[in-house]
Amino acid sequence: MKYALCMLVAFMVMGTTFAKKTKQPNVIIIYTDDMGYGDLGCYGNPTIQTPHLDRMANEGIKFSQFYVASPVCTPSRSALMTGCYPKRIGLHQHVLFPYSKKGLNSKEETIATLLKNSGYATGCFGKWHLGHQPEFLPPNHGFQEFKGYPFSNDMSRAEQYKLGRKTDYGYELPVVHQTDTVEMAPDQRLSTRRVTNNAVAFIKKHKKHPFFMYVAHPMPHIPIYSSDEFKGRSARGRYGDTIEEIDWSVGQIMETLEKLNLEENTLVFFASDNGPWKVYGVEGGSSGPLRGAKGTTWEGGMRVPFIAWWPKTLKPDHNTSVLTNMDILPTVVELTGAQMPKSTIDGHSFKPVLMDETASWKAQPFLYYSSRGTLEGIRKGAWKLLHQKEKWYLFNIQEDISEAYNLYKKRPEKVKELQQLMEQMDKQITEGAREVGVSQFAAKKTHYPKRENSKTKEYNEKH
Ligand SMILES: [Ca+2]
Repeated sequence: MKYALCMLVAFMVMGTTFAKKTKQPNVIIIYTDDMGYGDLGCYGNPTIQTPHLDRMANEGIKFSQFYVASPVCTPSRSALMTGCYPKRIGLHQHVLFPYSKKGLNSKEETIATLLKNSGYATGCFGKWHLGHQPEFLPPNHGFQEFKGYPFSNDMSRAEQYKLGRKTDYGYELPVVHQTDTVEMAPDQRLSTRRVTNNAVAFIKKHKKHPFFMYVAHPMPHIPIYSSDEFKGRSARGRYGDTIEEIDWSVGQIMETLEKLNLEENTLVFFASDNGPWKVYGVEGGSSGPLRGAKGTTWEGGMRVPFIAWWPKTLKPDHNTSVLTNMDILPTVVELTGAQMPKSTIDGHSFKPVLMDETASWKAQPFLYYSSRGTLEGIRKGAWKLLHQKEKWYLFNIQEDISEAYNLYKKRPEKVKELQQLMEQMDKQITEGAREVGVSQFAAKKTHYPKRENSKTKEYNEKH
């Protein structure tokens, strides 16, 4: 009996080691830009058709209470990549611009750094926006392969002009391969297609090896574009066409995984970096039943679609757990057997939620920081306390998804409890904050010329 038990234990230990060695799952994160909670068929959109994402949601887990750590691009992306509140890593004060000297500190460990150290092939395709100076670009943050835009697709002279804005960055949008600018003013109608082609090629190239891929679509950030094939296809106008092309792209990735028999060993996450840019009217997306939009700490700015797909491992579910994009890093680390970052992070692994073992999982309180990094609220359990424009709000967000009924005056004890907790959590983050990266190159010259000169003009004309 004793012998049998020993053998069983030995077998189990061997089994675990074996599983670790042979079953490092591939991980793909598909991240869209400014897509709203109400923009997908599976999240209730009545006119945009998203069959591939709907399939992903039906076969996988569709989450209804997933938050991003900021309602704008740079801070949200910094939280995804590091598992930290943007304030902890100094990237909380709005987005980076082409003249910015700052970026994600080289000392920070991203998901890509951790997985690369664990033997993964790593690739990033699409929009980065965590610093365009050379030391901040993806190849210096753990990604072995990168091709895409260093910042948002509206940060170009021509696009600013077309949008009727007064900002003149003095040059066009660059396309960067690794850390080199290889093209200026790309045809943005091809943005989604090019990201997709690079993503599919990366999967094929690394089919025999564990890989981590971050597919960061520059769309549907203003100015929105879709290829000619998708033009006029949607009943929701140009914005709908753009989303339907992203859905096609997701389908291409799923099909590639299935053709190569990789789908059962690949975890795919799909999310948006923040809510829709509603100030652009029908050119922007929809928050569905949520109040507010991009740039605000109303639910519409912070709560986004989130789908997890991993055939035969994840049990299909519509899940209401409160999760954040900071939780992705520790979850991926746990699932892949990689090492956690050496510095403090804020996210918590939601592996128990994915694996249907919720008994061992506890929802964490979540802080709402404005697009400029100011503390504005907290979510704890069913409750949300919010302070905006000198006014306090308390919502039972579980029951009142649209933030329509302010219970601030009715529940003073709940208000007090949440005020204390949010201040205490913010204090801890502020005191433990690390330094933002400041480029050593920027001190000498800007990586991209601020004003067009004869050299850049010639470059632009040539490309
Ligand atoms: Ca965004």
